[in-house]
Amino acid sequence: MTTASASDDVRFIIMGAGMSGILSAIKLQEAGLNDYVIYEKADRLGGTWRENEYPGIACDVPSHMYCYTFASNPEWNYRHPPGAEIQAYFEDVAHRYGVDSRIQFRKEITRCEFVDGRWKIEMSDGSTDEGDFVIAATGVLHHPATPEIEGLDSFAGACFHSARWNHEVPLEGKRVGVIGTGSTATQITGALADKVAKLSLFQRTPQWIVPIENPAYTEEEKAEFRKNPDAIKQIRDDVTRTFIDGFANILHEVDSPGLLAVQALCQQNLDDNVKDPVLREKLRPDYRAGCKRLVMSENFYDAIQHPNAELVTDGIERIEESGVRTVDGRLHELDVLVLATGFQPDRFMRPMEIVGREGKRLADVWEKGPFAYKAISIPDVPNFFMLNGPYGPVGNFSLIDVAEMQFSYIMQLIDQVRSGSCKELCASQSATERFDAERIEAAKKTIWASGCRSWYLDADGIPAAWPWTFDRFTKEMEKPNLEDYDMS
Ligand code: N01
Repeated sequence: MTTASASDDVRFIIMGAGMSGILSAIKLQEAGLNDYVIYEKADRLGGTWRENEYPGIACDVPSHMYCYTFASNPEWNYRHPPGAEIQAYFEDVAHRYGVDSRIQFRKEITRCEFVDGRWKIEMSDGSTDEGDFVIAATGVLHHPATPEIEGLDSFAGACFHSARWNHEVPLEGKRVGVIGTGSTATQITGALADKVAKLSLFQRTPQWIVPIENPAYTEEEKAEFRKNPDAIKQIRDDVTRTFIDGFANILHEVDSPGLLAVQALCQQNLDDNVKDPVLREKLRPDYRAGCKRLVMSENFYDAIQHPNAELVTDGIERIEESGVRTVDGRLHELDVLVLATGFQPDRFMRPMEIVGREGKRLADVWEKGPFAYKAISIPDVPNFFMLNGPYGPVGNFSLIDVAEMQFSYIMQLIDQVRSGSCKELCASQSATERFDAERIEAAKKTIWASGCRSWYLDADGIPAAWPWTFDRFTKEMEKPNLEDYDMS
């Protein structure tokens, strides 16, 4: 990647110690760029996997694919890793690569301003710092979305968002309500239906479910992985190919044979596994599979048919002291209410105040919604690069692979400064506008725009995800087109 350079005395500020912040630190170190700091507002690393600790949390991307390409892990216990194992993996990698000691915890960046060619950083505790480059690794699904439902505050029991799980609250023998039917709610349902007195799942919109299996790796298999890293690589290569062909390359074209096959698979999963015809029809979406982010589950249909579980499809009228009142007048009495209602995916670094060249405030630039050239760079915000920025999600693919490719692209931009070709660079306004116009046209043709509500859609209803194939993403991340950058 990086070779000899004219200037290595550059300082990097990394925002966030989640998956992509840790990745950035490791890659900078690898390039001999050791003057960096990671600021993390929480008191632990891990990002999403630190924040989401709800029962049943796991990753639907298989374990041997859901890790850095340079740090495979023979110790995964399951084909799909539980959240706690992923958290332990990131802690272990950060420690092994010596980047954990470079994280400053409980440091919330509130303001970044580009002044005289450098980024000046302010934190909520009053401390300050300066750097030449900022890497924004603040995550996508990070700001919980609280539903606007009348009476939410009046509920007398415990109520919390799925990403703020309250472990003090006992669940055994309790009546638990879950609002939402996304990936999170389906995993919670799978984990809790047989453990609580009653589980009421409040469904506004049904989901297509891709069936998966999640067997444990045996001790023999793990011993083989330890001995023979090629065995892990083989699994990773196979799974990656399946993901690319089976998901990532098919979502941009509504009637692709791959998408029709996914539709058939989901329909069959529903028809084969839900016995009661009334329940089955309540669970049947009226939109195309893949329109919302696909839910993958090994146990959701079993769980929702458990005698303790009830699927509530009447809309929520309001929340009262003792539970949820639905529009049919029924009161669903509850002890605990979980809001599995998703996230505000358009927040990114906000509410930080980011001020680029000549006092340009990101809050104004992004007034109508976030954008970034190729998800990475924003005009007039030089030497500031985003990982998993706007349109970052690429077709249900592992965000780790996406971030690795993005970082390697970013390093090539940084190299322009290190080699003395320029002092500062960011995407040009014209290239960003051109990219965005093409992106919007392509996004309108994707399955995400085929008629459903989802977190992929921006305020104008345009899917804010990479609208082309995964292969195109890989190609575009190989090498920046420097003509699209303002370099000065
Ligand atoms: O959130 P969501 P999530 N009244 O936005 C409902 C990743 N992830 O946390 O469909 C009633 O998908 C809303 O209803 P509707 C993955 O990328 C991955 O589940 O809008 N209901 C919906 O059902 C995923 O896509 C894993 O009608 C309300 C739900 O809440 C993303 O995170 C695991 C409501 C929100 O679903 C987000 O998933 C978990 C209201 N007022 C998450 N407001 C892996 O396995 C919202 N809803 C990798």
